[in-house]
Amino acid sequence: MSLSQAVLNQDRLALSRLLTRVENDSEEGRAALNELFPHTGKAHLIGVTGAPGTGKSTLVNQLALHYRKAEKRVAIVAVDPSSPFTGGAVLGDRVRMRDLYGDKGVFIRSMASRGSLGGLAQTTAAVVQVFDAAGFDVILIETVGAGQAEVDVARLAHTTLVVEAPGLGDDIQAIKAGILEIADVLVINKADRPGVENTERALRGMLELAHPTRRVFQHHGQRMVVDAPPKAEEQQPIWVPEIKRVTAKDGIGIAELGETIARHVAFLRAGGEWAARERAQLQATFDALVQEKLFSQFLAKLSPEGYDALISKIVARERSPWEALEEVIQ
Ligand SMILES: Nc1nc2c(ncn2[C@@H]2O[C@H](COP(=O)(O)OP(=O)(O)OP(=O)(O)O)[C@@H](O)[C@H]2O)c(=O)[nH]1
Ligand SMILES: [Mg+2]
Repeated sequence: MSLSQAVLNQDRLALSRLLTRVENDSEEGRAALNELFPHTGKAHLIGVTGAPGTGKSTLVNQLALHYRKAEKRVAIVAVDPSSPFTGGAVLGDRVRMRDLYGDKGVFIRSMASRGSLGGLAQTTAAVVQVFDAAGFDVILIETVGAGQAEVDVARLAHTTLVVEAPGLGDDIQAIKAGILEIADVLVINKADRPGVENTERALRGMLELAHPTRRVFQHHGQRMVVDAPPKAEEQQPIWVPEIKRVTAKDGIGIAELGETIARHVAFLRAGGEWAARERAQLQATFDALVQEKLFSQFLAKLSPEGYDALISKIVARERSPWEALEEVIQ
């Protein structure tokens, strides 16, 4: 039996092996992705991002438990974890977490950071496709929200949770990185800590400053396909990010957060944005592949010396980058 067939049959060892091949972008991995692709497009992808230590992993574990209660199969992808996902300290409530780890309906994968930034998002997209094909209903993707790479990864998700916690400084780091733009739900974790009110006030202030009408077109990616701007009467309702307080370590507020996420899914489906987002995401994947392929073909033709010589001409101001392009194309 092929590896992808075994994955479709929910063989965990095969799944684990295939994920490694996909992460390494091996020939076998790509072939398996081709076979699996027709089986994708069913899972709900939830991105969980935020500054280090805000409690993302704890929250992800709680959400996994939440969805397991509804008998959904849950995959967890921890992208470039700053602390190992299976480490004891990460798991606030060890007893309950042990339930999660012995559970056949849960699969946890930690991914190390890949070379290029675009590569990280692409690799994550491929890993997520494997889980999707393998029949996981919910895929939780944890990233440390710091820069563009995390924003790109978050764009894969249907629903993005941005996690904040009181006492991390009132400047709210994640928002500096433009992460507010991609938040569907702002989660204030560690609501048991002092300073929650301040954090919530700061977040509300930021939200009011943002222009919610822009989200219809810009949400989750500048490449969102919009044929024509909708007429006023056809305009879609806008999702205004909700702010939710939770205490992930004690599982407080998780059910309510689950309801908010369900409302977001209903919103995406009703307004056609689920499909639009999927299209934008697959387009981004395809575009990235085309760019990668064409660029490597171009490099193969030019020889490393020829390429270096061209760059040197640009540096010496003998050619502008645009002239160099014309020269190379001809
Ligand atoms: N007081 C309090 N502490 C919490 C809560 N949730 C998580 N923590 C603690 O916060 C610390 C960080 O939690 P993690 O879940 O590892 O946070 P993280 O955002 O995944 O961290 P990185 O992946 O390293 O960025 C741990 O010591 C948790 O026990 C909470 O609701 N209240
Ligand atoms: Mg973590």
